[in-house]
Amino acid sequence: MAKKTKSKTKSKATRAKKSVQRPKGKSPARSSAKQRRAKGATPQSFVSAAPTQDASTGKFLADLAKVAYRAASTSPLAKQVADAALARATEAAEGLAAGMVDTVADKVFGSNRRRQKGQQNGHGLPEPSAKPWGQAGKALDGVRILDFTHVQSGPTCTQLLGYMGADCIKVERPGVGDITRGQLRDVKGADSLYFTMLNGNKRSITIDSKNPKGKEILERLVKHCDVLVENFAPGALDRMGLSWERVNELNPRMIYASVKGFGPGPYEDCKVYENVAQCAGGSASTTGFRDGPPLVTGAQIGDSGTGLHLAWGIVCALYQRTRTGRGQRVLCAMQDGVLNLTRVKLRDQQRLKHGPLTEYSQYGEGIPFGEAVPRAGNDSGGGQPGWILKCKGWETDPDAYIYFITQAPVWGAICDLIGKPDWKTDPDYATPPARLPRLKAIFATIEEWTMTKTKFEVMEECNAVDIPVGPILSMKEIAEEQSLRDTGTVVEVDHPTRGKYLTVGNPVKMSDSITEVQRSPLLGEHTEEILQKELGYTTEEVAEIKTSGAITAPAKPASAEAA
Ligand code: CAO
Repeated sequence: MAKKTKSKTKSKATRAKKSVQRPKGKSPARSSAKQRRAKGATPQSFVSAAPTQDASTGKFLADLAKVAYRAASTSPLAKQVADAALARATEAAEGLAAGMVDTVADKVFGSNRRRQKGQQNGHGLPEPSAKPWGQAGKALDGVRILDFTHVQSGPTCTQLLGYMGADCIKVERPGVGDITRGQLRDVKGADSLYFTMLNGNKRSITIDSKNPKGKEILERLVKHCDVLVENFAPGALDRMGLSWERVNELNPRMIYASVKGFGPGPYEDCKVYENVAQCAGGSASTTGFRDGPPLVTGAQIGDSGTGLHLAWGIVCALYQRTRTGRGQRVLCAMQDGVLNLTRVKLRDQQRLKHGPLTEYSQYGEGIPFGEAVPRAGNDSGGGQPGWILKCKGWETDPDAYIYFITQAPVWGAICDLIGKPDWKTDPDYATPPARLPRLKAIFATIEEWTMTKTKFEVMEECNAVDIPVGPILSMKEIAEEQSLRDTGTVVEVDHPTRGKYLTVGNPVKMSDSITEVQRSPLLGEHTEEILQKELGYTTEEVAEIKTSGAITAPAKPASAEAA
Protein backbone atom coordinates (compact mmCIF):
# COMPACT_ATOMS: atom_id res chain seq x y z
CA MET A 1 0.00 0.00 0.00
CA ALA A 2 2.79 2.38 1.04
CA LYS A 3 4.71 1.51 -2.10
CA LYS A 4 1.71 2.30 -4.29
CA THR A 5 1.35 5.76 -2.77
CA LYS A 6 5.00 6.44 -3.35
CA SER A 7 4.98 5.54 -7.02
CA LYS A 8 1.82 7.59 -7.55
CA THR A 9 3.49 10.60 -5.93
CA LYS A 10 6.58 10.15 -7.98
CA SER A 11 4.75 9.94 -11.28
CA LYS A 12 2.85 13.16 -10.47
CA ALA A 13 6.06 14.94 -9.63
CA THR A 14 7.69 13.64 -12.81
CA ARG A 15 4.70 14.80 -14.86
CA ALA A 16 5.01 18.27 -13.37
CA LYS A 17 8.75 18.33 -14.06
CA LYS A 18 8.26 17.16 -17.64
CA SER A 19 5.62 19.72 -18.34
CA VAL A 20 7.80 22.68 -17.45
CA GLN A 21 10.50 21.30 -19.79
CA ARG A 22 8.23 21.66 -22.84
CA PRO A 23 10.13 23.59 -25.55
CA LYS A 24 8.83 27.13 -25.25
CA GLY A 25 8.85 27.81 -28.98
CA LYS A 26 6.24 25.10 -29.52
CA SER A 27 3.63 26.76 -27.36
CA PRO A 28 0.55 27.58 -29.44
CA ALA A 29 0.56 30.88 -27.61
CA ARG A 30 3.41 31.81 -29.88
CA SER A 31 1.80 30.86 -33.21
CA SER A 32 1.01 33.80 -35.45
CA ALA A 33 -2.38 35.36 -36.12
CA LYS A 34 -1.88 34.39 -39.80
CA GLN A 35 -1.46 30.67 -38.89
CA ARG A 36 -4.56 30.83 -36.71
CA ARG A 37 -6.67 32.45 -39.42
CA ALA A 38 -5.48 29.78 -41.85
CA LYS A 39 -6.89 27.11 -39.54
CA GLY A 40 -10.16 28.99 -39.25
CA ALA A 41 -9.65 29.51 -35.52
CA THR A 42 -11.23 32.38 -33.61
CA PRO A 43 -9.21 34.14 -30.93
CA GLN A 44 -11.38 32.47 -28.28
CA SER A 45 -10.95 28.94 -29.66
CA PHE A 46 -7.23 29.53 -29.87
CA VAL A 47 -7.10 30.57 -26.25
CA SER A 48 -9.29 27.67 -25.17
CA ALA A 49 -6.98 25.20 -26.91
CA ALA A 50 -3.82 26.53 -25.25
CA PRO A 51 -2.09 23.94 -23.05
CA THR A 52 -2.44 24.52 -19.35
CA GLN A 53 0.43 22.34 -18.12
CA ASP A 54 3.01 24.90 -19.13
CA ALA A 55 4.07 27.70 -16.78
CA SER A 56 5.02 30.14 -19.54
CA THR A 57 1.73 29.61 -21.39
CA GLY A 58 -0.17 30.06 -18.13
CA LYS A 59 1.58 33.36 -17.54
CA PHE A 60 0.98 34.42 -21.13
CA LEU A 61 -2.75 33.64 -20.76
CA ALA A 62 -2.96 35.67 -17.56
CA ASP A 63 -1.21 38.63 -19.23
CA LEU A 64 -3.46 38.30 -22.27
CA ALA A 65 -6.52 38.36 -20.02
CA LYS A 66 -5.24 41.53 -18.33
CA VAL A 67 -4.67 43.32 -21.64
CA ALA A 68 -7.97 42.11 -23.12
CA TYR A 69 -9.95 43.21 -20.05
CA ARG A 70 -8.60 46.72 -20.51
CA ALA A 71 -10.11 46.81 -23.99
CA ALA A 72 -13.25 44.94 -22.92
CA SER A 73 -15.39 48.01 -22.31
CA THR A 74 -15.10 49.04 -25.97
CA SER A 75 -14.93 45.65 -27.69
CA PRO A 76 -17.21 42.67 -26.98
CA LEU A 77 -14.68 40.42 -28.73
CA ALA A 78 -11.91 41.57 -26.38
CA LYS A 79 -14.22 40.75 -23.47
CA GLN A 80 -14.81 37.21 -24.79
CA VAL A 81 -11.09 36.69 -25.32
CA ALA A 82 -10.38 38.02 -21.83
CA ASP A 83 -12.92 35.68 -20.24
CA ALA A 84 -11.58 32.66 -22.15
CA ALA A 85 -7.96 33.55 -21.34
CA LEU A 86 -8.67 34.05 -17.67
CA ALA A 87 -10.56 30.77 -17.35
CA ARG A 88 -7.71 28.93 -19.05
CA ALA A 89 -5.03 30.73 -17.04
CA THR A 90 -6.85 29.76 -13.83
CA GLU A 91 -6.91 26.14 -14.93
CA ALA A 92 -3.21 26.33 -15.75
CA ALA A 93 -2.41 27.89 -12.38
CA GLU A 94 -4.42 25.27 -10.51
CA GLY A 95 -2.82 22.39 -12.40
CA LEU A 96 0.67 23.75 -11.99
CA ALA A 97 0.17 24.60 -8.34
CA ALA A 98 -0.97 21.04 -7.60
CA GLY A 99 2.06 19.63 -9.39
CA MET A 100 4.43 22.06 -7.74
CA VAL A 101 3.04 21.49 -4.28
CA ASP A 102 3.58 17.76 -4.70
CA THR A 103 7.17 18.32 -5.72
CA VAL A 104 7.83 20.80 -2.93
CA ALA A 105 6.17 18.58 -0.35
CA ASP A 106 8.43 15.69 -1.38
CA LYS A 107 11.48 17.90 -1.03
CA VAL A 108 10.51 19.34 2.31
CA PHE A 109 8.95 16.37 4.07
CA GLY A 110 10.17 13.42 2.06
CA SER A 111 7.64 10.98 0.69
CA ASN A 112 7.25 9.12 4.03
CA ARG A 113 6.32 12.27 5.88
CA ARG A 114 3.87 13.16 3.12
CA ARG A 115 2.22 9.81 3.44
CA GLN A 116 1.84 10.34 7.18
CA LYS A 117 0.13 13.58 6.44
CA GLY A 118 -2.39 11.56 4.43
CA GLN A 119 -4.36 13.78 2.08
CA GLN A 120 -2.80 16.99 3.36
CA ASN A 121 -0.81 17.46 0.22
CA GLY A 122 -1.64 21.11 -0.39
CA HIS A 123 -4.88 20.63 -2.30
CA GLY A 124 -3.58 23.06 -4.88
CA LEU A 125 -2.61 25.65 -2.25
CA PRO A 126 0.68 27.49 -2.57
CA GLU A 127 3.62 26.69 -0.37
CA PRO A 128 3.09 28.13 3.16
CA SER A 129 4.30 31.72 3.33
CA ALA A 130 7.68 32.18 4.96
CA LYS A 131 6.67 35.64 6.19
CA PRO A 132 6.11 36.17 9.93
CA TRP A 133 2.50 35.94 11.15
CA GLY A 134 0.58 39.09 10.39
CA GLN A 135 2.96 40.22 7.67
CA ALA A 136 1.60 38.23 4.75
CA GLY A 137 -1.18 40.69 3.91
CA LYS A 138 -4.80 40.51 5.00
CA ALA A 139 -7.38 37.79 4.48
CA LEU A 140 -9.30 39.66 1.76
CA ASP A 141 -6.45 41.60 0.15
CA GLY A 142 -7.18 42.08 -3.54
CA VAL A 143 -10.97 41.74 -3.19
CA ARG A 144 -12.73 44.82 -4.54
CA ILE A 145 -16.16 45.66 -3.22
CA LEU A 146 -18.59 47.92 -5.04
CA ASP A 147 -20.30 49.13 -1.89
CA PHE A 148 -23.78 50.38 -2.68
CA THR A 149 -24.93 50.17 0.92
CA HIS A 150 -26.62 52.68 3.19
CA VAL A 151 -28.07 53.00 6.71
CA GLN A 152 -26.92 50.04 8.88
CA SER A 153 -27.34 46.50 7.60
CA GLY A 154 -25.32 46.81 4.38
CA PRO A 155 -22.61 49.09 5.82
CA THR A 156 -22.05 46.62 8.69
CA CYS A 157 -21.35 43.92 6.13
CA THR A 158 -18.90 45.94 4.04
CA GLN A 159 -17.10 47.36 7.08
CA LEU A 160 -16.42 43.81 8.26
CA LEU A 161 -15.07 42.92 4.80
CA GLY A 162 -12.96 46.11 4.93
CA TYR A 163 -11.56 45.09 8.31
CA MET A 164 -10.45 41.86 6.64
CA GLY A 165 -8.60 43.80 3.94
CA ALA A 166 -11.12 44.18 1.11
CA ASP A 167 -11.06 47.48 -0.79
CA CYS A 168 -14.55 48.92 -0.25
CA ILE A 169 -15.55 51.57 -2.77
CA LYS A 170 -18.66 53.18 -1.33
CA VAL A 171 -20.89 54.80 -3.94
CA GLU A 172 -22.93 57.72 -2.62
CA ARG A 173 -25.32 60.22 -4.11
CA PRO A 174 -23.53 63.55 -4.84
CA GLY A 175 -24.24 66.22 -2.25
CA VAL A 176 -26.28 63.87 -0.07
CA GLY A 177 -24.44 60.64 0.58
CA ASP A 178 -25.58 57.90 2.89
CA ILE A 179 -28.53 59.37 4.79
CA THR A 180 -26.93 58.42 8.12
CA ARG A 181 -24.15 61.01 7.59
CA GLY A 182 -26.71 63.52 8.81
CA GLN A 183 -28.75 61.39 11.21
CA LEU A 184 -28.45 61.71 15.02
CA ARG A 185 -25.77 64.37 14.57
CA ASP A 186 -23.85 65.27 17.71
CA VAL A 187 -21.22 67.58 16.18
CA LYS A 188 -22.57 70.32 13.92
CA GLY A 189 -21.37 70.02 10.35
CA ALA A 190 -19.56 66.70 10.93
CA ASP A 191 -20.56 63.21 9.88
CA SER A 192 -22.62 61.55 12.60
CA LEU A 193 -21.37 58.69 14.74
CA TYR A 194 -24.11 56.62 13.14
CA PHE A 195 -22.23 56.95 9.86
CA THR A 196 -18.62 57.02 11.07
CA MET A 197 -18.95 53.88 13.20
CA LEU A 198 -20.32 51.82 10.29
CA ASN A 199 -18.18 53.06 7.43
CA GLY A 200 -14.55 52.75 8.49
CA ASN A 201 -12.05 51.11 6.13
CA LYS A 202 -13.90 52.36 3.03
CA ARG A 203 -13.34 54.88 0.23
CA SER A 204 -16.15 57.17 -0.89
CA ILE A 205 -16.97 58.05 -4.48
CA THR A 206 -19.97 60.21 -5.37
CA ILE A 207 -21.88 59.10 -8.46
CA ASP A 208 -25.39 60.05 -9.57
CA SER A 209 -26.60 56.65 -10.68
CA LYS A 210 -29.39 58.23 -12.73
CA ASN A 211 -27.06 60.44 -14.80
CA PRO A 212 -26.00 58.80 -18.14
CA LYS A 213 -22.32 59.47 -17.48
CA GLY A 214 -22.83 58.21 -13.92
CA LYS A 215 -24.28 54.98 -15.31
CA GLU A 216 -21.23 54.57 -17.52
CA ILE A 217 -18.89 54.98 -14.53
CA LEU A 218 -20.94 52.49 -12.55
CA GLU A 219 -20.70 49.93 -15.35
CA ARG A 220 -16.93 50.35 -15.35
CA LEU A 221 -16.93 49.80 -11.61
CA VAL A 222 -19.01 46.64 -12.06
CA LYS A 223 -16.38 45.30 -14.44
CA HIS A 224 -13.60 46.34 -12.08
CA CYS A 225 -14.91 44.89 -8.81
CA ASP A 226 -15.45 41.39 -7.42
CA VAL A 227 -18.52 41.95 -5.26
CA LEU A 228 -21.47 44.33 -5.40
CA VAL A 229 -23.17 44.80 -2.02
CA GLU A 230 -26.47 46.65 -1.74
CA ASN A 231 -29.39 47.09 0.62
CA PHE A 232 -31.75 49.33 -1.28
CA ALA A 233 -35.48 48.88 -1.18
CA PRO A 234 -36.64 46.07 -3.50
CA GLY A 235 -36.39 47.13 -7.16
CA ALA A 236 -34.23 50.25 -6.61
CA LEU A 237 -31.10 48.75 -8.13
CA ASP A 238 -33.09 47.43 -11.13
CA ARG A 239 -34.38 50.96 -11.70
CA MET A 240 -30.77 52.17 -11.78
CA GLY A 241 -30.13 49.67 -14.61
CA LEU A 242 -28.07 47.34 -12.41
CA SER A 243 -30.25 44.25 -12.26
CA TRP A 244 -28.58 40.93 -11.47
CA GLU A 245 -28.94 39.91 -15.13
CA ARG A 246 -27.21 43.08 -16.36
CA VAL A 247 -24.43 42.88 -13.79
CA ASN A 248 -23.87 39.21 -14.58
CA GLU A 249 -23.67 40.09 -18.28
CA LEU A 250 -21.15 42.87 -17.59
CA ASN A 251 -19.04 40.78 -15.22
CA PRO A 252 -19.84 37.08 -14.88
CA ARG A 253 -17.42 36.84 -11.98
CA MET A 254 -19.21 39.40 -9.88
CA ILE A 255 -20.91 38.34 -6.66
CA TYR A 256 -24.15 40.30 -6.25
CA ALA A 257 -25.05 40.48 -2.59
CA SER A 258 -28.22 42.00 -1.19
CA VAL A 259 -29.96 42.61 2.10
CA LYS A 260 -33.72 42.80 1.83
CA GLY A 261 -36.34 42.93 4.56
CA PHE A 262 -38.12 39.73 3.51
CA GLY A 263 -37.32 36.87 1.18
CA PRO A 264 -39.61 35.92 -1.73
CA GLY A 265 -43.21 35.77 -0.56
CA PRO A 266 -46.08 38.03 0.45
CA TYR A 267 -43.87 40.74 1.98
CA GLU A 268 -40.99 40.78 -0.50
CA ASP A 269 -41.66 44.34 -1.68
CA CYS A 270 -41.75 45.89 1.80
CA LYS A 271 -39.23 48.36 3.11
CA VAL A 272 -37.84 47.17 6.41
CA TYR A 273 -35.95 48.67 9.35
CA GLU A 274 -34.35 46.99 12.35
CA ASN A 275 -37.35 46.70 14.62
CA VAL A 276 -39.63 45.48 11.84
CA ALA A 277 -37.20 42.60 11.35
CA GLN A 278 -36.96 41.90 15.09
CA CYS A 279 -40.74 41.62 15.20
CA ALA A 280 -41.14 39.58 12.00
CA GLY A 281 -38.24 37.28 12.83
CA GLY A 282 -39.71 36.04 16.12
CA SER A 283 -37.41 37.92 18.47
CA ALA A 284 -39.88 40.48 19.85
CA SER A 285 -42.62 37.97 20.69
CA THR A 286 -40.15 36.01 22.81
CA THR A 287 -38.43 38.99 24.47
CA GLY A 288 -39.71 40.81 27.56
CA PHE A 289 -41.75 39.70 30.54
CA ARG A 290 -44.74 37.39 30.28
CA ASP A 291 -47.11 39.96 31.72
CA GLY A 292 -45.78 42.83 29.58
CA PRO A 293 -45.82 43.70 25.85
CA PRO A 294 -43.32 42.26 23.32
CA LEU A 295 -39.94 44.00 23.47
CA VAL A 296 -37.24 44.80 20.94
CA THR A 297 -33.64 44.34 22.00
CA GLY A 298 -30.91 46.98 21.88
CA ALA A 299 -28.60 44.63 20.00
CA GLN A 300 -29.21 45.34 16.31
CA ILE A 301 -29.81 41.77 15.33
CA GLY A 302 -31.92 42.81 12.33
CA ASP A 303 -29.42 45.24 10.81
CA SER A 304 -25.96 44.36 12.06
CA GLY A 305 -26.96 40.70 12.44
CA THR A 306 -28.07 40.50 8.82
CA GLY A 307 -24.96 42.38 7.65
CA LEU A 308 -22.90 39.77 9.40
CA HIS A 309 -24.82 36.93 7.74
CA LEU A 310 -24.36 38.59 4.36
CA ALA A 311 -20.60 38.97 4.88
CA TRP A 312 -20.42 35.24 5.56
CA GLY A 313 -22.38 34.50 2.37
CA ILE A 314 -20.07 36.73 0.33
CA VAL A 315 -16.90 35.10 1.61
CA CYS A 316 -18.36 31.65 0.82
CA ALA A 317 -19.29 32.83 -2.69
CA LEU A 318 -15.75 34.16 -3.20
CA TYR A 319 -14.42 30.76 -2.20
CA GLN A 320 -16.78 28.92 -4.55
CA ARG A 321 -15.72 31.29 -7.34
CA THR A 322 -12.16 30.02 -7.07
CA ARG A 323 -13.54 26.69 -8.36
CA THR A 324 -16.32 27.76 -10.69
CA GLY A 325 -14.91 31.02 -11.96
CA ARG A 326 -18.34 32.62 -11.77
CA GLY A 327 -20.18 34.93 -9.42
CA GLN A 328 -23.61 34.35 -7.92
CA ARG A 329 -26.42 36.11 -6.14
CA VAL A 330 -26.24 36.19 -2.36
CA LEU A 331 -29.43 37.26 -0.62
CA CYS A 332 -29.99 37.67 3.08
CA ALA A 333 -33.44 38.65 4.25
CA MET A 334 -33.53 40.41 7.61
CA GLN A 335 -36.45 38.26 8.76
CA ASP A 336 -34.35 35.14 8.05
CA GLY A 337 -31.28 36.57 9.78
CA VAL A 338 -33.26 37.38 12.93
CA LEU A 339 -34.93 33.97 12.93
CA ASN A 340 -31.53 32.32 12.64
CA LEU A 341 -30.45 34.17 15.77
CA THR A 342 -33.72 33.31 17.53
CA ARG A 343 -33.65 29.63 16.60
CA VAL A 344 -33.70 28.42 20.22
CA LYS A 345 -37.23 29.78 20.50
CA LEU A 346 -38.34 27.78 17.46
CA ARG A 347 -36.82 24.82 19.25
CA ASP A 348 -39.00 25.58 22.28
CA GLN A 349 -42.08 26.01 20.10
CA GLN A 350 -41.72 22.39 19.00
CA ARG A 351 -40.98 21.18 22.54
CA LEU A 352 -44.27 22.72 23.71
CA LYS A 353 -46.16 19.88 22.00
CA HIS A 354 -44.59 17.47 24.45
CA GLY A 355 -45.30 19.33 27.67
CA PRO A 356 -44.45 22.50 29.58
CA LEU A 357 -41.05 24.14 29.26
CA THR A 358 -39.78 23.26 32.70
CA GLU A 359 -36.76 25.58 32.64
CA TYR A 360 -39.02 28.65 32.14
CA SER A 361 -39.74 30.20 35.55
CA GLN A 362 -43.46 30.31 34.73
CA TYR A 363 -43.40 26.51 35.09
CA GLY A 364 -42.15 26.80 38.66
CA GLU A 365 -44.79 29.44 39.33
CA GLY A 366 -47.51 27.05 38.18
CA ILE A 367 -48.67 29.26 35.29
CA PRO A 368 -49.89 27.19 32.34
CA PHE A 369 -48.35 27.58 28.87
CA GLY A 370 -50.35 28.72 25.85
CA GLU A 371 -49.93 27.67 22.22
CA ALA A 372 -46.86 29.77 21.46
CA VAL A 373 -43.52 30.20 23.18
CA PRO A 374 -44.01 32.84 25.89
CA ARG A 375 -41.73 35.72 26.82
CA ALA A 376 -39.33 34.44 29.45
CA GLY A 377 -38.04 37.59 31.12
CA ASN A 378 -34.47 36.99 32.18
CA ASP A 379 -34.65 33.20 32.23
CA SER A 380 -31.44 31.82 30.79
CA GLY A 381 -33.03 30.03 27.86
CA GLY A 382 -30.69 27.07 28.21
CA GLY A 383 -30.74 24.08 30.52
CA GLN A 384 -28.98 26.02 33.31
CA PRO A 385 -31.38 28.34 35.16
CA GLY A 386 -30.29 31.96 35.49
CA TRP A 387 -31.65 35.38 36.46
CA ILE A 388 -30.57 38.99 36.86
CA LEU A 389 -29.93 39.89 40.51
CA LYS A 390 -29.42 43.18 42.33
CA CYS A 391 -25.98 44.07 43.62
CA LYS A 392 -24.73 46.68 46.09
CA GLY A 393 -25.74 50.18 44.94
CA TRP A 394 -28.71 49.10 42.82
CA GLU A 395 -30.88 51.81 44.43
CA THR A 396 -28.97 54.56 42.59
CA ASP A 397 -27.06 52.76 39.82
CA PRO A 398 -29.36 51.34 37.13
CA ASP A 399 -26.66 48.88 36.10
CA ALA A 400 -25.70 47.50 39.53
CA TYR A 401 -26.89 44.00 38.62
CA ILE A 402 -25.37 40.65 37.81
CA TYR A 403 -26.55 37.71 35.74
CA PHE A 404 -26.30 34.64 37.94
CA ILE A 405 -26.37 31.08 36.57
CA THR A 406 -27.10 28.17 38.90
CA GLN A 407 -25.10 25.70 36.84
CA ALA A 408 -25.73 22.19 38.21
CA PRO A 409 -22.08 21.02 38.58
CA VAL A 410 -21.24 24.01 40.82
CA TRP A 411 -24.42 23.89 42.92
CA GLY A 412 -22.39 22.89 45.98
CA ALA A 413 -20.08 25.90 45.57
CA ILE A 414 -23.10 28.21 45.24
CA CYS A 415 -24.61 26.85 48.47
CA ASP A 416 -21.32 27.36 50.36
CA LEU A 417 -20.82 30.88 48.99
CA ILE A 418 -24.29 32.16 49.88
CA GLY A 419 -24.23 30.52 53.32
CA LYS A 420 -26.72 27.71 52.63
CA PRO A 421 -24.55 24.55 52.91
CA ASP A 422 -27.60 22.51 54.02
CA TRP A 423 -29.14 22.96 50.52
CA LYS A 424 -26.47 20.60 49.19
CA THR A 425 -28.20 17.63 50.81
CA ASP A 426 -31.75 18.92 51.28
CA PRO A 427 -33.94 16.85 48.86
CA ASP A 428 -35.87 20.02 47.95
CA TYR A 429 -32.69 21.67 46.63
CA ALA A 430 -30.07 19.00 45.99
CA THR A 431 -31.03 18.12 42.40
CA PRO A 432 -31.87 20.26 39.34
CA PRO A 433 -35.42 18.81 38.94
CA ALA A 434 -36.12 19.46 42.65
CA ARG A 435 -34.98 23.08 42.26
CA LEU A 436 -37.08 23.87 39.16
CA PRO A 437 -40.35 24.65 40.99
CA ARG A 438 -38.43 26.76 43.55
CA LEU A 439 -36.27 28.87 41.25
CA LYS A 440 -37.91 32.17 42.17
CA ALA A 441 -37.28 31.63 45.88
CA ILE A 442 -33.76 30.31 45.24
CA PHE A 443 -32.81 33.39 43.24
CA ALA A 444 -34.34 35.64 45.92
CA THR A 445 -32.04 33.99 48.49
CA ILE A 446 -28.99 34.32 46.25
CA GLU A 447 -29.91 37.98 45.72
CA GLU A 448 -29.77 38.60 49.46
CA TRP A 449 -26.10 37.65 49.14
CA THR A 450 -25.35 39.54 45.88
CA MET A 451 -26.89 42.73 47.33
CA THR A 452 -24.11 42.81 49.91
CA LYS A 453 -21.44 43.08 47.21
CA THR A 454 -20.69 45.12 44.09
CA LYS A 455 -21.18 43.35 40.76
CA PHE A 456 -17.40 43.17 40.37
CA GLU A 457 -16.98 41.61 43.83
CA VAL A 458 -19.63 39.00 42.95
CA MET A 459 -17.80 38.38 39.68
CA GLU A 460 -14.52 37.82 41.49
CA GLU A 461 -15.85 35.57 44.23
CA CYS A 462 -17.99 33.45 41.92
CA ASN A 463 -15.38 33.01 39.23
CA ALA A 464 -12.87 31.88 41.84
CA VAL A 465 -15.07 28.79 42.32
CA ASP A 466 -16.18 28.48 38.66
CA ILE A 467 -19.72 29.85 39.07
CA PRO A 468 -20.69 31.53 35.79
CA VAL A 469 -21.90 35.12 36.36
CA GLY A 470 -21.99 38.24 34.18
CA PRO A 471 -21.87 41.84 35.37
CA ILE A 472 -24.38 44.14 33.66
CA LEU A 473 -21.89 46.53 32.05
CA SER A 474 -23.09 49.97 31.06
CA MET A 475 -21.95 51.50 27.78
CA LYS A 476 -19.90 53.95 29.88
CA GLU A 477 -18.07 51.06 31.53
CA ILE A 478 -17.51 49.36 28.18
CA ALA A 479 -16.15 52.57 26.63
CA GLU A 480 -13.69 52.87 29.51
CA GLU A 481 -12.70 49.19 29.73
CA GLN A 482 -8.96 49.00 29.12
CA SER A 483 -8.91 45.32 28.13
CA LEU A 484 -11.29 46.02 25.22
CA ARG A 485 -8.95 48.80 24.04
CA ASP A 486 -5.96 46.48 24.37
CA THR A 487 -7.49 43.85 22.10
CA GLY A 488 -8.65 46.37 19.46
CA THR A 489 -12.33 45.64 20.10
CA VAL A 490 -12.89 49.28 21.07
CA VAL A 491 -10.74 51.62 19.01
CA GLU A 492 -10.25 55.38 19.09
CA VAL A 493 -10.10 56.88 15.60
CA ASP A 494 -9.24 60.43 14.54
CA HIS A 495 -11.50 62.20 12.03
CA PRO A 496 -10.72 65.43 10.18
CA THR A 497 -14.02 67.16 10.94
CA ARG A 498 -15.34 65.56 14.10
CA GLY A 499 -12.07 64.79 15.93
CA LYS A 500 -11.57 61.62 17.96
CA TYR A 501 -14.32 59.05 18.34
CA LEU A 502 -14.68 55.49 19.53
CA THR A 503 -15.67 52.70 17.23
CA VAL A 504 -15.98 48.94 17.48
CA GLY A 505 -13.04 47.29 15.79
CA ASN A 506 -12.98 43.80 14.34
CA PRO A 507 -14.67 41.42 16.78
CA VAL A 508 -12.97 38.51 15.00
CA LYS A 509 -9.27 38.20 15.73
CA MET A 510 -7.05 36.42 13.22
CA SER A 511 -3.42 35.48 13.73
CA ASP A 512 -2.35 36.21 10.15
CA SER A 513 -4.77 38.96 9.08
CA ILE A 514 -4.32 41.92 11.37
CA THR A 515 -7.04 44.57 11.33
CA GLU A 516 -6.11 48.23 11.09
CA VAL A 517 -9.19 50.33 11.80
CA GLN A 518 -9.38 53.42 9.60
CA ARG A 519 -11.70 56.40 9.93
CA SER A 520 -14.75 56.69 7.70
CA PRO A 521 -14.32 58.67 4.48
CA LEU A 522 -15.69 62.15 3.88
CA LEU A 523 -18.40 62.33 1.23
CA GLY A 524 -16.74 61.86 -2.17
CA GLU A 525 -13.24 62.00 -0.64
CA HIS A 526 -11.88 59.46 -3.09
CA THR A 527 -13.91 60.25 -6.21
CA GLU A 528 -11.04 61.46 -8.38
CA GLU A 529 -8.59 58.89 -7.01
CA ILE A 530 -10.98 56.05 -7.93
CA LEU A 531 -11.85 57.48 -11.35
CA GLN A 532 -8.22 57.89 -12.32
CA LYS A 533 -6.30 55.17 -10.51
CA GLU A 534 -8.89 52.40 -10.53
CA LEU A 535 -10.91 53.10 -13.66
CA GLY A 536 -8.23 54.71 -15.81
CA TYR A 537 -10.00 58.00 -16.64
CA THR A 538 -7.62 60.76 -17.78
CA THR A 539 -7.53 64.21 -16.16
CA GLU A 540 -9.41 65.63 -19.16
CA GLU A 541 -12.06 62.92 -18.92
CA VAL A 542 -12.51 63.60 -15.20
CA ALA A 543 -13.04 67.30 -16.01
CA GLU A 544 -15.72 66.30 -18.54
CA ILE A 545 -17.35 63.99 -15.99
CA LYS A 546 -17.50 66.89 -13.53
CA THR A 547 -19.35 69.12 -15.97
CA SER A 548 -21.78 66.29 -16.80
CA GLY A 549 -23.14 66.45 -13.22
CA ALA A 550 -22.43 62.75 -12.69
CA ILE A 551 -20.23 63.22 -9.62
CA THR A 552 -21.12 66.66 -8.33
CA ALA A 553 -24.01 67.85 -6.23
CA PRO A 554 -26.97 69.34 -8.05
CA ALA A 555 -27.33 73.13 -7.83
CA LYS A 556 -29.83 72.81 -4.98
CA PRO A 557 -28.63 69.87 -2.92
CA ALA A 558 -31.23 67.84 -1.10
CA SER A 559 -31.01 68.14 2.68
CA ALA A 560 -28.87 65.49 4.36
CA GLU A 561 -30.38 66.40 7.72
CA ALA A 562 -32.95 63.71 8.28
CA ALA A 563 -35.24 62.84 11.09
N1 CAO B 1 -27.65 58.30 -7.24
C1 CAO B 1 -28.96 58.48 -7.52
N2 CAO B 1 -29.96 57.91 -6.85
C2 CAO B 1 -29.61 57.11 -5.81
C3 CAO B 1 -28.28 56.88 -5.45
C4 CAO B 1 -27.27 57.51 -6.21
N3 CAO B 1 -25.98 57.32 -5.94
N4 CAO B 1 -28.26 56.05 -4.39
C5 CAO B 1 -29.53 55.77 -4.08
N5 CAO B 1 -30.35 56.41 -4.94
C6 CAO B 1 -31.80 56.36 -5.00
C7 CAO B 1 -32.31 54.99 -5.32
O1 CAO B 1 -32.18 54.74 -6.69
C8 CAO B 1 -33.74 55.08 -4.86
O2 CAO B 1 -34.49 55.77 -5.85
P1 CAO B 1 -35.83 55.20 -6.51
O3 CAO B 1 -36.65 54.59 -5.44
O4 CAO B 1 -36.44 56.47 -7.07
O5 CAO B 1 -35.47 54.26 -7.55
C9 CAO B 1 -33.62 56.01 -3.67
O6 CAO B 1 -32.33 56.62 -3.74
C10 CAO B 1 -33.72 55.47 -2.28
O7 CAO B 1 -33.63 54.11 -2.16
P2 CAO B 1 -34.40 53.33 -1.01
O8 CAO B 1 -35.82 53.16 -1.39
O9 CAO B 1 -33.62 52.10 -0.74
O10 CAO B 1 -34.26 54.30 0.27
P3 CAO B 1 -35.35 54.66 1.39
O11 CAO B 1 -34.68 55.66 2.26
O12 CAO B 1 -36.67 55.02 0.85
O13 CAO B 1 -35.54 53.28 2.19
C11 CAO B 1 -34.80 51.40 3.50
C12 CAO B 1 -34.60 52.89 3.15
C13 CAO B 1 -33.66 51.00 4.43
C14 CAO B 1 -36.12 51.21 4.20
C15 CAO B 1 -34.76 50.56 2.21
O14 CAO B 1 -33.58 50.86 1.53
C16 CAO B 1 -34.86 49.07 2.46
O15 CAO B 1 -35.91 48.52 2.75
N6 CAO B 1 -33.71 48.36 2.30
C17 CAO B 1 -33.65 46.92 2.43
C18 CAO B 1 -33.72 46.48 3.86
C19 CAO B 1 -32.65 47.10 4.69
O16 CAO B 1 -31.46 47.04 4.44
N7 CAO B 1 -33.06 47.67 5.82
C20 CAO B 1 -32.13 48.06 6.84
C21 CAO B 1 -31.98 49.47 6.92
S1 CAO B 1 -30.95 49.83 8.28
O17 CAO B 1 -32.03 50.05 9.53
